[in-house]
Amino acid sequence: MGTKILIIGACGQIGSELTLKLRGIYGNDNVIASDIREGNSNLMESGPFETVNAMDFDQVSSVVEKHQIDEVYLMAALLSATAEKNPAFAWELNMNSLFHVLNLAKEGKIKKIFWPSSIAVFGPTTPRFNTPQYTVMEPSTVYGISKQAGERWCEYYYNKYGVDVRSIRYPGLISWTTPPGGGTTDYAVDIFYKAIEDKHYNCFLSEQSALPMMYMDDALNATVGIMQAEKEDVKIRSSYNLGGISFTPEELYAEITKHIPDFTIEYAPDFRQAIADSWPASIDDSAAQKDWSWNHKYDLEAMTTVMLENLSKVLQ
Ligand code: AKB
Repeated sequence: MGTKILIIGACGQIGSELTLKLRGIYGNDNVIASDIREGNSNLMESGPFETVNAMDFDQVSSVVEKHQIDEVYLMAALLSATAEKNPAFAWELNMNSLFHVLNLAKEGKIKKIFWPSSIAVFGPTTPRFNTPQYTVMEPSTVYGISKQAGERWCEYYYNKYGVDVRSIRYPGLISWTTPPGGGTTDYAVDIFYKAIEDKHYNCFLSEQSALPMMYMDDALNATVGIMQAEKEDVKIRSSYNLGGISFTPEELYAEITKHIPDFTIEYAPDFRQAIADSWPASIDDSAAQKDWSWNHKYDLEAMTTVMLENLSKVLQ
């Protein structure tokens, strides 16, 4: 019958592409997409879908039981910018959903969990460049606090109850199929839409705000990579640093103008600037490279080319 997988939050930026990738690997019928709302037609038509509120233990539990789920990918979360506007709800969603799946695994109803953490676990007192795996972590956002607490709980459930939970700290993710929602790194996706549609972009971060970023294909490979790694190779049970590309809005703008020379940009930083300023500029992911052979493929040039090529077709 093969491994049965449940993706919670399957209709978001990562979930929608992850679902299709996992369906390609494990078979369409073995990968159950679930979300509180329906997603794009590729996702809805390629395999089973269940409406699930990630905060409702009974709903999560009954879908796990109904489909005899082995592995859960918990992708539902409120991201950094949205979470600042609704801290109580962000805490409730980000933490309760994690406890639900950790507890189901503790009861033996799930064999393996993927839970995404983020560069948001770091804060203003963290070394900004080539941020180490183990370092000072004093996040200043609600989202970062929830991810850091989540990491501690993952490690606790692994040590105490043997729950096989695996996690990576995603940087900003760049993709062209499903737009991101509510993050600080979203500018690096918005800019491509505006470059193609309006030839002008008002950037909500300043030109010098360097942040760690990654093209979606690399992020999906990392996600599948850590989940398929041998159990004993996954040595860190809080969450692994994940590097990728590091660039400023100015550098991304310059790269896009190689393709669209009349593209213009203005900088009007808003409340998201303070969040970006508290995060690392680049990440040391040597632990992931060593433990489960992680390596990214896309640099700034390759990512920009593939984004413009694909989005130009979609927006035609
Ligand atoms: C955000 O900007 O909130 C996310 C993240 C870095 O986790 N993209």
